[in-house]
This record gives sequence, C-alpha cells and structure tokens, in this order.
Amino acid sequence: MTTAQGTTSSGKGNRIERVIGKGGLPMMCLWHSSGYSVVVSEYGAHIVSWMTPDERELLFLSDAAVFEEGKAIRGGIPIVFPQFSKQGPLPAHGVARTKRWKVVREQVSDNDAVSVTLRLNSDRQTETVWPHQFTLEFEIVLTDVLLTTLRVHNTGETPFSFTSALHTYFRTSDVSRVSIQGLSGAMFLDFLKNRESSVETRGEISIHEPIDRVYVNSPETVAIASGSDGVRYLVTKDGFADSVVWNPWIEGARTIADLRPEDYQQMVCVESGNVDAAITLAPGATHSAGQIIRAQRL
Ligand code: TA6
Repeated sequence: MTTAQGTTSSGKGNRIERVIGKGGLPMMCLWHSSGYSVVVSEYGAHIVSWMTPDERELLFLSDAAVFEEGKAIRGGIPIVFPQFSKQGPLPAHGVARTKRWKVVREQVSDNDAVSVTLRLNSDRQTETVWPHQFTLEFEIVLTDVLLTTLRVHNTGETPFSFTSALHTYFRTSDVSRVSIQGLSGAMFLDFLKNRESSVETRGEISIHEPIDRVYVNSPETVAIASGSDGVRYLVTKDGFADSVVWNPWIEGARTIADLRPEDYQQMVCVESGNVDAAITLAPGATHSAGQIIRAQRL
C-alpha cells in the first residue's frame, strides 16, 4: 500500500514509520492490520491523510497546500486552538497548527490499535500572542476507524478560556452530491450573515452555495454521505459541543491562495468543536475532547 506521502507498507500488520514528507517535514505513517492508514505531520500534529485498505484517500488535501513552518497546511485535519477562526486577537484558528509538536508516545500492539500521541507546550512565542501556559496532547488511535482526542492542560497559575476544533476536510469527488445528515432541529450561527442564528429544518443538507455555519450543541453523530463516491462518513464527537459546516464555494475558493479554484467541488468541512461557548480551565485542570470518524460504503 502506498500512502499519500508515497510511503509503502509491505502489507504487514500494525506498523508505525517515520518519514520525511512534503516540504521536508517529519511525518509519521500509521498502518493498521485492517488496511487503513494515516499520515500525521509532526508540524501542527496535522493529519494529512487517512486511506482505506483499497487506497482511497478519505480526506481532502489541497494540491496547493504549503508545507512550510509558519503556514497552516490546507486540508486534512488542522487542530484549532486556542481560538476558532478570527474570533479574537490571535491568528485565524490560533497557534497550535503552526507549531512543531513532539511525539511522546507510540503504541503498536498486533491485535489492537496503532496509536501515537503528540505534545505541544506553550512557549515564549505562543505566550506573546496568548499569555497563558498550556500543554496540548493530541492522541491518534487507528483501527478500522480513526479516533482522535485533544487534551488541553492548564499548566499556569491562572484560569484561561479557549475555543477549539478538529477542522476535518472530508474528500468528495462531487460536492453537489454530498448530503449532510443529523443536524435537523439544531440551532446554528450563520457566519456568512454576521452570526445570525436560525434553526436547521432540513434532514439532509446539500451544498450548492457557500456555507459557513456553527451548529450549536449539535447531535453527537453527524453523517456526510458522498453519493458520487458511494461512501458515508460518520463523525461521532465527545467533549465537543458544536459542529461546523464549511464550504467556500466558487467565490470563496478564489480568495484562498492554497486552494485551487475548483477545489471547493472536492471538499466539505464538518468540524467537531467548542466554538460558541468557550471552555474555561482552572490552573492544573485538563479538558479532553475528541471524535471518531469512520467510512461506510453507501
Ligand atoms: O471552518 C470555518 C472557517 O472558520 C471558515 O470561516 C474559513 O475561514 C475556514 O475556517 C478556513 O480557515 P483557514 O484559516 O484555515 O483558512
């Protein structure tokens, strides 16, 4: 099997391999005996690939993505912390995705999951833009599903409040045949209409125009069916209250330098996050939130 970063597994069981990926960035390839594989960049603890046993890529990664320190990688699963989007003084989506994380744990047990944990400690640079001490841990557990958990530890002397998300870009070959299910009845803030709030009335949300919405206190599980690929993604979140749905559409894609103009047709973001209500963490406390994503044949 060849992963998105060009690494191949010799068809063995559970394995972890460290490679140098795009832009010379260190990456880790995880293979599970089910045949699923994941590639994560130590820069940003950023999952850039999640592939099926028959080598279908399930995440969108822009061909124009920049793999350089200081720039967020466009696609995959960016980690948003401590600020979602531009809701504050920090760079959009915060600092975590543009920092080099450290691998602190690797686990390969033949009859079970393959997992890695990466850690990021606050430093002078982060404290310049966000004056709090923290340690983040991002745990990736791969079986035939992908479980990811973000743990936030307050290592300082004062409480801090943060918003966060796993900004997942799901791949589709035709966004006009995508249907997002499970959000009916949820209240949402429309970021295209100055955060105007409404209630979702549709059982199935299709995408035929720009969409940028935060569904507040959304159901635990949301499904994204991609009719053109015969696959349904199931996202089950825990510790994340909200679901964000985003597609820039034609106009928006043109304003994003690391997206090709037609890329909006091959991606849909459904993000598990704590966006509407910030989490406040006392000194010494830890907050944990995660999601399980799985791909089912339609
Ligand atoms: O996912 C929602 C969103 O906040 C959109 O408003 C858009 O800005 C997107 O994230 C991508 O943000 P980025 O900073 O990665 O370009």
